[in-house]
Amino acid sequence: METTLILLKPDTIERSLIGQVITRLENKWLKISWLKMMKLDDTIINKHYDFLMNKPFFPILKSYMQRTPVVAIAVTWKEAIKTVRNLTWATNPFEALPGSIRWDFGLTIDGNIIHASDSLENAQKELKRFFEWKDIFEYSKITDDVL
Ligand code: IDP
Ligand code: MG
Repeated sequence: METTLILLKPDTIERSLIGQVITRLENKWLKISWLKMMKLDDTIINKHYDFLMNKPFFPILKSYMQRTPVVAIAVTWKEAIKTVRNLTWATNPFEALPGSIRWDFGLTIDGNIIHASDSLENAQKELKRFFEWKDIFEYSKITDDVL
């Protein structure tokens, strides 16, 4: 089992898409193990996107991520990281596959709906950044039996 971090970005909140995006996760049987709406301060944004700090679009990315609260979600499932990245697909929604979250809902490269951790190492770092491990919920779902 793996746990990965998802952020529903401000355009998802502004466009009333929270439910539709979460439905995509649930349709794939991903287990929501933690969920919280939160406003991202400068410290958390600078850390989360530190590898983009020197890019010309960083100020735009930062103000976009702070425009509304985000919904931070941890999901747990077999191969959760790959599964969520496949649901998410390419950074630029126009390069994403039809049927993916970014293709279906994204409007621009900076309004691309969702963040998803891209590796086990990054998932572990990012999860710690957003919540404490003791807060994670463990419970059974009927779909657990297919694992
Ligand atoms: P990812 O979200 O697909 O993993 P990253 O390369 O990790 O993509 O970039 C993080 C976020 O930074 C993207 O989701 C997008 O919001 C923003 N971003 C990345 N590249 C660009 C760009 O070229 N222009 C504007 N925003 C970008
Ligand atoms: Mg990334």
